[in-house]
Amino acid sequence: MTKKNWREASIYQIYPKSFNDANGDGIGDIQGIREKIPYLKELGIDMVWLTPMQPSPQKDNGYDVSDYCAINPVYGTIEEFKVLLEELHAEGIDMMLDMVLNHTSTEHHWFQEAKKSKDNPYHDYYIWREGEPETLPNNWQSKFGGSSWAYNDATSEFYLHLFDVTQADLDWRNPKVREEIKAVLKFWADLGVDGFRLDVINLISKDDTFPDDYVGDGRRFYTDGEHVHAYLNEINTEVFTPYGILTVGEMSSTSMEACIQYTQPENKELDMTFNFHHLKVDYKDGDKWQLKDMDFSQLKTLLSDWQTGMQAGGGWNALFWCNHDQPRIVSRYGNDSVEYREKSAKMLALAMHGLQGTPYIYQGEEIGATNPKWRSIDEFMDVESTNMFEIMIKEGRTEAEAFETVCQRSRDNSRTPIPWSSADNAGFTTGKPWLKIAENYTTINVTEALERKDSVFYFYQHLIALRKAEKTLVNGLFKRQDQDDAAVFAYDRVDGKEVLRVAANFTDETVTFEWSEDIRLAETLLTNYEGEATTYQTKVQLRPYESIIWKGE
Ligand code: TEU
Ligand code: CA
Repeated sequence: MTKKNWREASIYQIYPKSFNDANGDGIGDIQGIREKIPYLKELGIDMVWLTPMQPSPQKDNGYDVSDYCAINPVYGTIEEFKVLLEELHAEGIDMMLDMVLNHTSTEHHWFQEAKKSKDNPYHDYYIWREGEPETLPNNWQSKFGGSSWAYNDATSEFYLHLFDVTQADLDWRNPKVREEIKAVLKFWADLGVDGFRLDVINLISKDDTFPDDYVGDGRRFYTDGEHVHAYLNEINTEVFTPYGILTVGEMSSTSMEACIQYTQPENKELDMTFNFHHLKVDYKDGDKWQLKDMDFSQLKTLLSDWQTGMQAGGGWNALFWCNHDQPRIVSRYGNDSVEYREKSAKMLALAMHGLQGTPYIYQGEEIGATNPKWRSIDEFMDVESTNMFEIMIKEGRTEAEAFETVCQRSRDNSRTPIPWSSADNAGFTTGKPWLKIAENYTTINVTEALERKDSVFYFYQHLIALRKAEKTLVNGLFKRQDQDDAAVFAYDRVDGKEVLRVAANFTDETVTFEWSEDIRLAETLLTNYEGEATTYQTKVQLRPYESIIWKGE
């Protein structure tokens, strides 16, 4: 895929640790990915996004990098990496690498030097505040719980860590840091990598007065900060543009205004952004660790606003339900019962892929993978989940309440190994898998999906092909049509005289949906049910989780 047609591309996210293990150590690896290139080709995706495989103590599964320009031996060698890249390119599939540039592992050479003394050449690569051990520099909270400051005895200072204590934030104000970052990006671009996913890249510019936050956890003083656009423009000018690299920024707690600025092509910053607002409508009071039912009306409003807002602003969305940090969407916004799992998985797929933007498919989403059934807190490996379990108990929740919350919210829900077949360990490994395998692998697995033409897999295959066949899916303006209907999300995509209409029933009831204007449903392009839906003039009857895209007039 050359960058010129990236707006009609579909991108597949691989979490290597859980994708496919070729050497039997229970951990996915590069060789394991190579074995599955034919599978990726069959799905029809244009690019794979690989989450970090650089050397790391793995406290945060690779998002704690200790060497930016190498491959963690647990995944393989740089030579194997080069072969993987070559073999993907030979199949017309590009590669996007995850770059974690807001912070390094505290085991990174830079930090190991920096913490030794204030006049160490690497000291100012990180963010330090002088003080006594018992007096925190401010009240900012880590996103993984607790204070975002940790004390370093050797220099009598605190260092900042917005995430785990082993993930020290880099100081992007330091031009040496920016030069190091550009060298890292060029190292991978010189190997022929085609894209970068930039981890929490909107957090790199902090308010350097580091004020206390009296209304929140401090994020308003470092999110979409003052210099972030200048920093992004600098690395775009020196790396992304000269190398023709496709970029997507992961924007934690961002705003639409910021994402428009990040992705307006004339700003030369990024090509597209992930935002998470639509994945917080089941957070009570905005708190991930307070459960509530999904607010359907809010979900549709957010999806719609981000369509019309980004279109009006000339920005570009990355479209997604799932990634390695989110629970499985079919268990969260769909229905993972035997009766409705596949119908609702396809409905969610069409509801998202019908929108304007570049769709991302997270490994397992294409077979309708569900959250596993968790038996004990000891099964969880995710640092965020285990930290938050302890914090919830300390805050007074019972073990049962804290466990249930972790079961529903944990990032491990999407990190269970891919079930390739119903064989032992789901065909993922011949060893002991690093994380439990979802117990439903005997019925939900790739082999089974490939053998059945009405599986979720082939529905995604059709969606990916449709985006290439129907230019209106790429260019069409979004127009909401559901008048906040209690069950249905409906919208048009309009490009001149070309109209596509989407309707998706998010419930297990049969409902009738009526457009409020005189419309024609011409040709059914894709549906998740056998046979045509019942339509009458401007009405359609939608069966449980039925979703359809039509050519319209
Ligand atoms: O995630 C960022 C992150 O954890 C939050 O800002 C995110 O928006 C939130 O969890 C959504 O509910 C990235 C990586 O994807 C994640 O795996 C890493 O743990 C994290 O950064 C730190 O690098
Ligand atoms: Ca392995």
